[in-house]
Amino acid sequence: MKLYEFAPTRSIRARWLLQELGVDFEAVSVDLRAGEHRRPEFLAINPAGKLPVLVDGDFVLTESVAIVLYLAAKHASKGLLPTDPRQRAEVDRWLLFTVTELEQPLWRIARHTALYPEERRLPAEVLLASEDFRAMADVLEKHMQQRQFVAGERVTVADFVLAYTLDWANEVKLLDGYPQLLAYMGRMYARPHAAPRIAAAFASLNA
Ligand SMILES: N[C@@H](CCC(=O)N[C@@H](CS)C(=O)NCC(=O)O)C(=O)O
Repeated sequence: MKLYEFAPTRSIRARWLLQELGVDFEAVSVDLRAGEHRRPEFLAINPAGKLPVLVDGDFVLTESVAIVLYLAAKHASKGLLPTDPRQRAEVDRWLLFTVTELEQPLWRIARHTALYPEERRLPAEVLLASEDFRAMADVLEKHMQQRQFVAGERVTVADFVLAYTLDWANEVKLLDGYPQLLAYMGRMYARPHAAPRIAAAFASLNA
């Protein structure tokens, strides 16, 4: 298996699953800073020019959540993806909550603080996105009271996606005032096969 990644990005989700499942894989770094994701060789693999991409034999898969779901389903005996319909629905619920309600405001903030050309960035959009994030983080903070994992009683694929996303929020100082979420993220990253935190991944680029 091959993982096209760039250290501090959503590719952490895919790497974390591969590590957690103990799958051997070849890591191929695609340097976003150098624009390697816009080169024809990479666009032939993912026409969207985005990371991560997983290649398993002749199967090419993009979208970090699709990748982690595929890996969890392929290694079903590890129990990261329940088969009971209601338990599975809970996992899907929190995966979707994570990428639509939490990640989207974080992405808007990233675009309007760093990714769009400076003259097109809208400070008001950063404020709105921060409010949107907090409103949904309030919901999650309550949900996590007395819970170890986001869905059900044991770790699932949803936890890895969520913990990475909370680390992202923490990087932009949006987790202050959420003790349950901070504690949960800390527990997840203390797992023996955890992926690097975003800050460590950024630091590794400059090492
Ligand atoms: N929904 C996609 C988003 C992928 C994505 O936007 N990846 C970023 C890095 S986190 C990227 O490759 N950006 C390069 C670009 O947009 O030009 C996923 O979850 O895989």
